[in-house]
Amino acid sequence: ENVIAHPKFQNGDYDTSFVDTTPELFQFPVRKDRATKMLTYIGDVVVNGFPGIGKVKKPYFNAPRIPQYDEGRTIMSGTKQILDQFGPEGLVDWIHKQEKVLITDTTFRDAHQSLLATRVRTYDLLKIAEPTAHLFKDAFSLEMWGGATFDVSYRFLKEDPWQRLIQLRKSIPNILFQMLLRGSNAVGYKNYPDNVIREFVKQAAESGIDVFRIFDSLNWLKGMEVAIEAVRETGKIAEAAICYTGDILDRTRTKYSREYYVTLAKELEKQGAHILAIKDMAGLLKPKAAYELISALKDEISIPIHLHTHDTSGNGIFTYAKAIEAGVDIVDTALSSMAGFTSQPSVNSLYYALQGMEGQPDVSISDLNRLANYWEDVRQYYCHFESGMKAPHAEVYDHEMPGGQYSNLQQQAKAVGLIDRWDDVKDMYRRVNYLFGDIVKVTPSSKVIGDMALFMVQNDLSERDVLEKGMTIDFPQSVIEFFQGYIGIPTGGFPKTLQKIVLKNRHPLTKRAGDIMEPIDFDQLKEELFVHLKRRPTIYDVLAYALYPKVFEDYAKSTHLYGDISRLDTPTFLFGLRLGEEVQVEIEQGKTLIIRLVSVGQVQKDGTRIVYFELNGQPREIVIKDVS
Ligand code: 3PY
Ligand code: ZN
Repeated sequence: ENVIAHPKFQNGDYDTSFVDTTPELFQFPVRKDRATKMLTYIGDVVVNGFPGIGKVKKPYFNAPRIPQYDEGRTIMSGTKQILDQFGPEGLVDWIHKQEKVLITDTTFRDAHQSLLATRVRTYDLLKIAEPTAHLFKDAFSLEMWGGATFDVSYRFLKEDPWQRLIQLRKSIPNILFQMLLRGSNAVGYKNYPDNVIREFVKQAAESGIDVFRIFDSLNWLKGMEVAIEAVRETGKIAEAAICYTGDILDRTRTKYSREYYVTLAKELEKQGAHILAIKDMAGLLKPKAAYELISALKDEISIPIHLHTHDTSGNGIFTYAKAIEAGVDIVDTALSSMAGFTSQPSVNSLYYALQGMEGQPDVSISDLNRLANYWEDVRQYYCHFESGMKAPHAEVYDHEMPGGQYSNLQQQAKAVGLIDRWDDVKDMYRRVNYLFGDIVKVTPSSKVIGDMALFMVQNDLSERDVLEKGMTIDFPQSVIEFFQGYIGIPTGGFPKTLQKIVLKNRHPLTKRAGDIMEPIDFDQLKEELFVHLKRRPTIYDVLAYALYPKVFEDYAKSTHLYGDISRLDTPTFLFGLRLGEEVQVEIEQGKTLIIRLVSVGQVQKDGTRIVYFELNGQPREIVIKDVS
């Protein structure tokens, strides 16, 4: 309601008492409401802390070094224009013609997923987007979406990942955008009906994704078919992945042999993949194995090969050097300050490692160093989400935990009070893998192993306990669904005895989950969502709700309470304000709120505190429940 629409006003039936009898109409609701919501958010963080950080003193940070570039220079055309002009086949031809190795930068996605529990906000990405378009214009692609970023955006960052994509696309028109898509699990942890996968791909393509890296967490081809087909229909690049686990050099471990991977790759090429990805999610591909595998693949398939690894063991650059020697076309790296350990190898280091060699990538090292400076500064904000890993971690070859899972599982262990037993959790992770028959471990199958490992450590269970007393044990839901076949079938099938123990009287699926699930009725979902959102939902909202109903509901609640907090700077978002500190928040172009924290009141009888602010120079009080 507003003044002009009020019947009294429209009838001309008003005098000055109109203001007094209907004061709610004169509060300029939009503006004031937004400010109140923003103050409520800040007050909440001041009183209760940020989840995962808690109540800590706000650290002092240096302003991030945003690199300068010639702003007048128009952004040169890059790989994005090649795809737009010549289509997937044209782009593939272009890749084949390159003599130097091409670079995919993962700083915007996997690097922070793997180092900082996926917590990097759109705010910090947008600030460096245009400089990246200019200074990293020779990149093949930027992996900047998908994987865990989707869920974490809504769940923890309280922001809309679709807006991230749309806004970044505007700022970076020249480089291909790449996402990680978990096949029939989309960007979730379970199978979805096929129509959800198709619609998700369509919307992602229309909003800016060019390269879809599609994998199945058990290397189950059936789990990738729908996604590959859907991507091909959009005219974008279907990059199908083989997930690498085990060790092809270990001739005693025969399940995941060189032949196994070559067979999979040939199948994916047949299914229509434009590019083959080797997704070495844990960083297990040793240098010699990389050379052998890529040489074998080069003999057997004709599509380009894109290698992804994690540098957990510290051997990543050596692996890439051998892969490049064998003729790999594209490798995944991160900017140095966001590289190494559980993240990707550093592009800055790779550049020098290949000096004087044929494959050395065609990038401007000084520009990349300047981009890395920005990330060095911004990374400080997220220090509470660091895993604490301080040195290369060669035991990854034993536990085989994906880089993207390491810091997340650690957070989970912390949340259930098991952080003191983190070593036990890692060892249990290894043991659960063998208990489950030695499976490919990547989201969501890795989450199943992680959940089971936490469960066993928490309950002091051994493999023997599980096998002998399992009929009386209630296993985690993800483990039950895994053995039911909801995320697919592992190579060689399920271990039968354990499957019976876990499932008890439940029956495993006989078909692919997506095949038997009812298609989602998007219109009905839209109606349902209308109730939560109190506004017309977009297709983006509907898709997010279809993927994560509970997470999306909570997100909708938080936007009611806090409004759009994506424009808040990250230190304030994570740590609130210090007493007397002032920040400016540009809530929209040309509209800035000046917020100062004046004081925080004592806890009152009802458990609340009054937080005193100054908003654009005027005193404001906000009541916050103290739950800290
Ligand atoms: C994800 O699925 O999020 C991954 O990064 C898997 O490696
Ligand atoms: Zn990865």
